[in-house]
Amino acid sequence: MKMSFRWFGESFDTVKLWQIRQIPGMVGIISTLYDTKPGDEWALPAIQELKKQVTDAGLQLLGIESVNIHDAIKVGTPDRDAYIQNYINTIRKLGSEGIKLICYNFMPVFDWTRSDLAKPRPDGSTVLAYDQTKIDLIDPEGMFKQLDGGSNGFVLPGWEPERMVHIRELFDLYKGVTEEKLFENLVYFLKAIMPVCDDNDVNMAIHIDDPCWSVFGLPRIISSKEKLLRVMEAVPNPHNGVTLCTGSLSSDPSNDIPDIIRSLKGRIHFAHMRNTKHTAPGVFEESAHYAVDGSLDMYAIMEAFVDIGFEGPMRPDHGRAIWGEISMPGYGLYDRALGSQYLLGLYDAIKRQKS
Ligand SMILES: [Mn+2]
Repeated sequence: MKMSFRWFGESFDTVKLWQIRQIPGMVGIISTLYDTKPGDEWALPAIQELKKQVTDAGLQLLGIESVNIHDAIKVGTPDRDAYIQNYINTIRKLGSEGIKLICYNFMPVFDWTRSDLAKPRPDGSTVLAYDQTKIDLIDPEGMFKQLDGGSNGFVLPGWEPERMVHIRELFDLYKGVTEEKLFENLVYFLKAIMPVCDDNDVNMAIHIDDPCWSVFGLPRIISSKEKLLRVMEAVPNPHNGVTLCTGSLSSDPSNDIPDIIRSLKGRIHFAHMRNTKHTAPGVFEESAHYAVDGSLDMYAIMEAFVDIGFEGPMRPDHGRAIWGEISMPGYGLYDRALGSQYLLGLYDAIKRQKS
C-alpha cells in the first residue's frame, strides 16, 4: 500500500506540496489538471509540468483523480466516439509519463451529492453531511446553488459552474437513460479503451457512486457488490478496476465493505479511506477516520486490504474542517494528515500480526 494525498494543483489547492511531504509515511500525490473540462484531450506539457512539481517536492505522482468522462459517453450520443478518442489520447500521454492510474466515475450529471458542506459537530469541527429528507425538498439547481454557496469560494470537483449552468439540458440529455443503458454505455467505453490501457499498463479505477442510490431520478450502477462484479465480469481485463471508496459504499449500510474488498481481489487499483456516522436511514455525516468516531469498522476494512495483498495507492478521503483551517470542503490539510496516521497505524499493526 502506498499512502497518498489528493492535491488539486498549485492554483487551486490551499495545501502545499511541501506540507504534504512532511506527513510521515506520505509517498504519493493523486492529482489532476483541474482546469481541463470533461471531454478535453490533455496536453502533454501540462502533464509533464504537474509531474515535475510533484517530483521536485520529493513525492511521486501515483495517479490522476479524475480524468472526467464527458456526458456524451455516459449518455451514448452519436458524438461519443470522438470523446472516447480524446480519452484514449490522454491515457496514452499519461502512460508515457509513467502515470499508471486513472480514477473516474460514471455518475450522471453530478459526481457526488451532499445536503450540507459544513455541518457542525459537538467538538466544533464541521463536516460534509447527507440528509435525504433535505435533498427531497430541493431541485438540482437548488442543490448546486446551495453547494456553491457553501464551498468557501472553491470550485467543487464535479460541480463545475460552467457545466452546472446547463443543468436542465443535462437532465434532458439523461431522459430515457436507464440503469441498463448506462451500464451498456460504460461497457462500450471500457471495451474501447482497454487496448490502450494494455499497451501503456494503465489501470482504470471506477469510483463508487455517492450516495449509493438514485438522486433526482438519475440511475446508479456502481453501488453494490453485485453491480461492481457485473462491471468487472463484463470487461474482464484486469486494467478494468475499481476505486474502493469506503465512505461512498457506506452510504448504504447493507454494503459489507470487507466482503466487497475481498470479492474484488486483483481489481482494486485505488483506495479511498473515509469513515461515516449514520444516524437514520439515508442520513449520515462524515466523521474522523478513527473507527470509534463513526459507524465503519476501519480495522476490518484495513484487514481486508492487507488480506488481498493490496499494493496500490490509498488516500485518506475527506477530512473534517478543524483548527480553523479554511479549505475546499473536505480537503484541508489537518484532518486528512491525522487520518493518514491512523490508517498507517492500522496497516502496520495488521501487517505485523500477520507476518
Ligand atoms: Mn471517494
